[in-house]
Amino acid sequence: MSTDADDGFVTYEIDGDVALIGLNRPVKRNAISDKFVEAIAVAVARAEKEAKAGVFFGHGDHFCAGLDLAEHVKKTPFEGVHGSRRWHAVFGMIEHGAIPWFAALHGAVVGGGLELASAAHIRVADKTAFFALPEGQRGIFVGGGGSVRAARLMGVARMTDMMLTGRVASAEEGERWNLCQYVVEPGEAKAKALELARAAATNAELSNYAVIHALPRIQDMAKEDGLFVESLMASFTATSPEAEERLRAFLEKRAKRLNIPKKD
Ligand code: 1HE
Repeated sequence: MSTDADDGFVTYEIDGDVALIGLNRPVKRNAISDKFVEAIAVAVARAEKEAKAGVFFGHGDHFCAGLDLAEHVKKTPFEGVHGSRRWHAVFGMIEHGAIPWFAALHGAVVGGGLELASAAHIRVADKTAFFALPEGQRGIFVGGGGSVRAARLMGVARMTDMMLTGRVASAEEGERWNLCQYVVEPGEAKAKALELARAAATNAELSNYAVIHALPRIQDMAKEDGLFVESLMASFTATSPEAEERLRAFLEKRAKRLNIPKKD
């Protein structure tokens, strides 16, 4: 595993085919400032060149306490809207980029931290993780894509509850609400996310690309349009040389079999 310090806001490591990006401002609970979000953009762009999957995790006791409120309090309305649009652009690189992303969550997954986690494709929470959207209490609104991504994950009713009442969800509630797909023991989220990312990195690149680009878009389409786009993607992926080799490997019994769940 090679380690490279970035400009300090993030750490960047390559582990085989997986890039690990660590949010690295633990004294401020990984609160994201303007420079921090740009450091994420640089690291994500690098990962797309060097890895087949990526993992986000937080250094210290928390994943991320969201927007840097100390910086935000000084902003003009123009700086505020421009800042929000930068978050959208950078988190859009994660959601609709070249590789799948896995978020390893622990401690606070709050405000913009939940928005960042929502831009990843898979979220693994350890049992210390908690989810909150305290924007209402701070007199602001979500600005990092939460009204689109987090609302699609948990549903508008739950998000409204979190934002109006300050409700904080545990890791287990988060799993029931679709905010995370896995819950693991304290301290194990990063290892689990890495294991899952390694598995995804062995898939055909084109299939992964179809999953992260086509699935969320199809969800927003009318049913018939979605079915049509699905057929295009199915044909496009299946006719690639890599798909042919993978299909032959299965037929010639060279491919690994599925792990069939054992019955009691
Ligand atoms: C911060 C931030 C921050 C901590 N911006 N400085 N997010 C929030 O409203 C969450 C605010 N944070 C908290 O509620 C708590 O810090 C935690 C529950 C996450 C962690 O508590 P704890 O006891 O471990 O830490 P702490 O003592 O509260 O904070 C340690 C330091 O981090 C302290 O600074 P210090 O100089 O006094 O040591 C805090 O001020 C600082 N800190 N969180 C700036 N967020 C794109 S729009 C997204 C909109 C949002 O994200 S709104 C939600 C913002």
